[in-house]
Amino acid sequence: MTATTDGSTGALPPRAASASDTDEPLPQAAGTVGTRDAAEHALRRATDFLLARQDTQGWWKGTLETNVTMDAEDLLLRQFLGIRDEKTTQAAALFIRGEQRDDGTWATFFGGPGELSTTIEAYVALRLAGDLPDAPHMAKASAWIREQGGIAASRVFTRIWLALFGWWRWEDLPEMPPELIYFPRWMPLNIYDFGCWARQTIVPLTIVCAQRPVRPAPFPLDELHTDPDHPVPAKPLARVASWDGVFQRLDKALHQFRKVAPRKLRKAAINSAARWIIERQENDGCWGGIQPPAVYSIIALHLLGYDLQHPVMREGLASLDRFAVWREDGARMIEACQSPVWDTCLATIALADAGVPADHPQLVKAADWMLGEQIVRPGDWSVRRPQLPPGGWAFEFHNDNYPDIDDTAEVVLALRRVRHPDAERMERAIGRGVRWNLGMQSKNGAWGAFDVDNTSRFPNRLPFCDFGEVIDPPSADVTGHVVEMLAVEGLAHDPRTRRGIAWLLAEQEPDGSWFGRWGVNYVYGTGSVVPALIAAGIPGTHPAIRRAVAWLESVQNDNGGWGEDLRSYHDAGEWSGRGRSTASQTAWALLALLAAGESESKAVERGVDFLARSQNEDGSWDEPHFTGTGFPWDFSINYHLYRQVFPLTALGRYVHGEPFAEAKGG
Ligand code: R04
Repeated sequence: MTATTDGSTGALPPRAASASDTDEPLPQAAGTVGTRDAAEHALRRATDFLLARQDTQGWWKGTLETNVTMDAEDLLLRQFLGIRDEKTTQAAALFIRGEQRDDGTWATFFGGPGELSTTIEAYVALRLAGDLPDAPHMAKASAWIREQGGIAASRVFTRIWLALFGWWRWEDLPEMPPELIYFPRWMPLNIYDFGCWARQTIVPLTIVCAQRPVRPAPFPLDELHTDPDHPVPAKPLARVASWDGVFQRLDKALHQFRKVAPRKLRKAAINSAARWIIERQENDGCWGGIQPPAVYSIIALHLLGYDLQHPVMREGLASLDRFAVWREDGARMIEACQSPVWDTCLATIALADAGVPADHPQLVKAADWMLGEQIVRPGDWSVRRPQLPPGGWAFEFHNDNYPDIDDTAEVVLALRRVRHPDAERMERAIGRGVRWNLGMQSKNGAWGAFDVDNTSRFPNRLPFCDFGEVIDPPSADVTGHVVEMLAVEGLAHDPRTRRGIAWLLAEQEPDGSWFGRWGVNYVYGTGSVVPALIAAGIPGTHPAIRRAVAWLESVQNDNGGWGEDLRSYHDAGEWSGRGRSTASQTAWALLALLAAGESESKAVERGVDFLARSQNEDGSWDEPHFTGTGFPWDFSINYHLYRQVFPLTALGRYVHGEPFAEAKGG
């Protein structure tokens, strides 16, 4: 996992060339061993591998690897609060140094290009750890940073972190006023128009940006500015009649507003924002199960006078420590988020597909644990669906305020694969989950991840929001999962399911694929949608399915696998469906092909052979490439269990056939 770049993805030949991945060192398929035997052998090893990794409480959880901004910001937070210790610092620095690429930069995913904001944050973190500016690895980084325009060219979050220590001027950051908390639900840019992750990040940041705190800088940072006096390069204003022009002028107006904002109003707004934050702290002390909101909430409350011994703060800080993964080499890596519910439902499905009996004690234990995780109280989603009873599942251990539609669909699908002694309890839980997902359908007939109709185009226009996705519109991958679940629940012909199906059919790309919002990328989307459409009774001969099959076959690599580079989010024309073969992406392609009735095809045989050949002795697969998506392009995830659960599901369905085959079509 020491993911320095090997330049492998960049070395792929252009689309026009015929060769793709034949250079990957893989043992050749033994001529005498048939694909089916190889698949069965691989299946047994992979099953044992996964069964051996279940926690005694019933869950699975793979490491969720992202990028070093998590680790850098963790150190900066500790510096800001005055609690940074040498042990943590050196362990984090060990991890950060190990992630640096040969060109001195840091990327946001394996094999990706150097990224300016990430490189700046990593550099500052290493300075905190004592690395000197003229050390070769540091000098290389700072030279590259200057070449790219320096701090002035970095994202807003990075400049906020730097402003906290006087390395950047608060005046030279976009405004985000705390009065936002007062915007009623119908007003553009009210907090519920932001995706839940952006909402949870922005509310505390409005407090921080209103206070504009500056702590003493532990060292100067002139080497990261292109000009030693670091003035901001004056950005020409866009035309008044353009959205950019409008929002730039809105930001100017907000800078003026800051000077005249009634002090009482501002104080009340800050207090309301603080109350909003505290109400949303989870039982384990975190916020939303993700690291960034926790970090910003702790800073905001600290600025309002909460001392570190206050229970809210003590538990918040303790929760941050639980995001840390300590590696054997002493390095400490921060997880952006933890994936126990997601990993457990996917593992349960995979083991069932692999032929593990439905009443196997480990599956029953997993079901038990999932049943205990169902969320039975309202959350932020209730703002748009006040009448809807709760019943969803969240992705993480602790995130009761933000269950998501994707996890709920997959947990229901997983529970259906288990024969649990308390059948009534199962039915009640499944019923609540199905009803919650149905209630969370957006008006276009599809499903987003966390909210209904979270489609406003304004949040993305704010100069403040220059990083990642800040809204949560319906996506094909989530909609596919929900449609599959509804079909399995016998609701294939329900009008609500039919609207989901119609949306999916309309969203198919001209080349026959579907976009992947939460997984990389068109291979993930297609791997989610095709099995869903088939489960809902669309025949394998339907033109949409045929086009998807043709597309998958057209992007299969020479080594039999499938892979898709993250660059597909930037340049779909060049990269859609293209990249080094990986275990998880090969499995997604196979899931679609198998569902489409292609189990006897050459493409499937070659894909299965690839999985069998690339498996390690112990039943695992290696997967340095990131195949998960947090925000398309800006924030990528390597889910360490994806390489196990998806190949297991694909091999299982190849060997044993499709699940629920008899119920297809509702
Ligand atoms: C795979 C489908 C399940 N579900 C998506 C869950 C993804 C879990 O991982 C993350 C989710 C995150 N959200 N927001 C952030 C984030 C990170 C994850 C986030 C990241 C950076 C910043 C602010 C927020 F790893 Br800054 C929702 C549908």
